[in-house]
Amino acid sequence: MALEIVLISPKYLKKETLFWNLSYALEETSKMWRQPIRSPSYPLALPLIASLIQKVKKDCNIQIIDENVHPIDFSNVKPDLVCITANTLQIERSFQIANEFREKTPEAKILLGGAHFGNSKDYEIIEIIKEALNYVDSIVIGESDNLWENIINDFERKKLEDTYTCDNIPQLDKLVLPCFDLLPLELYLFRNLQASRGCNRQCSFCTVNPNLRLKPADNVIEEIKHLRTIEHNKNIEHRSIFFSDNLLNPLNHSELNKAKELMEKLIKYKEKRYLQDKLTWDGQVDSKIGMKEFDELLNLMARSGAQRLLIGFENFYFYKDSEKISLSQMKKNFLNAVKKVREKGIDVIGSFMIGFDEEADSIFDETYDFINESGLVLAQITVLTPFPGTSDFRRFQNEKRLLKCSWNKYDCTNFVFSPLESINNKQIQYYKLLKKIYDDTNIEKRKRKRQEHMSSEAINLFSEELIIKSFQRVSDYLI
Ligand code: B12
Repeated sequence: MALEIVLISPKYLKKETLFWNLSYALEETSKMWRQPIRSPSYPLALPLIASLIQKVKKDCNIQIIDENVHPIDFSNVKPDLVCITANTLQIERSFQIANEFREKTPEAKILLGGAHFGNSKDYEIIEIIKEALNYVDSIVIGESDNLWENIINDFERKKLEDTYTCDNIPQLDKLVLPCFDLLPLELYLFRNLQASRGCNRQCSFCTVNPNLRLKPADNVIEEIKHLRTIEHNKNIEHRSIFFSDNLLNPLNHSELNKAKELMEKLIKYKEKRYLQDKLTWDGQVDSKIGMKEFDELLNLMARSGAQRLLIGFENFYFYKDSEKISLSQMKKNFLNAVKKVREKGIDVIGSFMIGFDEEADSIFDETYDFINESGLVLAQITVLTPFPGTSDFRRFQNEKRLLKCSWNKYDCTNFVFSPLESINNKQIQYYKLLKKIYDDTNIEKRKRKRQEHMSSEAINLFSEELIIKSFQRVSDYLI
């Protein structure tokens, strides 16, 4: 009998506080496209894992259920193996799902992995693993690409380990095409693709693997073609791509060349109009993108269909010491990065974080002023959140500053740790900042300011409006 495997992404129990849930955008595009659009993007881990499992186990039936677009029908799903992916906001729901499977199909084995467990089995996540092992049979820590042969073997021998850890970082040089055909692609707003994995900046708040690896450019093109072919076969129009991770954050010469090579191949792909694909994409970069050595890369990005780049400015005080430059010089550099990107016809989303120990009281005003001065129409402002597996989590745990609260509070709008100042004061100042930033009059002012660098013709104003209104909805809900 073929092995029945179900891969699950749990629903977010509380979506109202998530900036990137894009609730307004989902509603409006559903109306416009006359079909339901239920989630920003699919959980990429699941089609990838499906493909990795198929490589080591031919005789299996794999089903993907993303609970954010489709409920789980527990009475009809009879799996031998359940694999759940979870970030921290999905972890409580993943425990509920595991309980339900244990009740309805007690013979099924349950595996759990994803961002909640960080990248390595460090001592500070032991409690997190223990908590999860109350509900599931095995936890997978970090990237699973090289682990599936072991996992499936152990499963078949009925000898699953409590934990599996990625000791041998996957190099991503082999082509692995995610099983996009197992996803209801029509229900998602945009397409999440990885052209790289990891990030070598190693910020204290980030869970991303510290080893930056870029996929060979040809493989990225193959993945895009694979996705476009499936969209085409299912009669779904091509949707814009979001490149996850920091491929566009090259720190050395060889990485820069690889990023350029990818852009050149994307340009060729775009010119050939594969299945009429007009290719547009968004991605993430860091503020160094304004440096002269990245000029050519930016040109290539623009030509290859880049619409928007999210720049992680985070917090002026976070960089202050490591960059060893004055605050005013840093702000100048940041402004220069925004200007440079826009001058190539690519818009910028600014991402900011407040709540650092190092920050001065003036951080709220400084962030506000910077966003206005640079005319950042789209700005995401969150509260520092020490996710498990990050060095902030470790530090706050050691300093006994982590608050005892539900994992659902880790939505990046709450203080889940004690700041050095009064928590109430910080939280109120954060809300006040959101209110000012998402105020309509202020947004209009920033749009005018942006025109100093970029004409509005270059901007996809429709999708921008959808994002603005989605962010405003979160801010209204919070305040
Ligand atoms: C793309 C992305 C998004 C997209 C799409 C999200 C989606 N539906 O997947 C958007 C922009 C919508 C988004 C939103 C948010 N995101 Co996001 N996002 C990412 C990003 C950049 C890439 C995720 C991805 O596709 N990875 C590719 C897959 C292949 O990697 P993977 O999931 O890690 O899977 C591998 C392993 O973990 C393992 N694995 C995973 N699951 C399982 C399960 C089993 C059983 C096994 C065995 C193995 C396994 O195997 C896989 C292959 O090796 C990550 C950063 C990152 N690099 O991971 C942040 C990240 C996941 N996001 C994060 C956050 C906080 C959010 C938001 C809450 C932000 C906000 N305040 O709004 C929202 C959530 C709302 C929502 N609706 O999703 C955090 C989560 C941290 C945490 N511990 O919870 C991350 C890790 C970034 C960070 N700051 O550290 N996000």
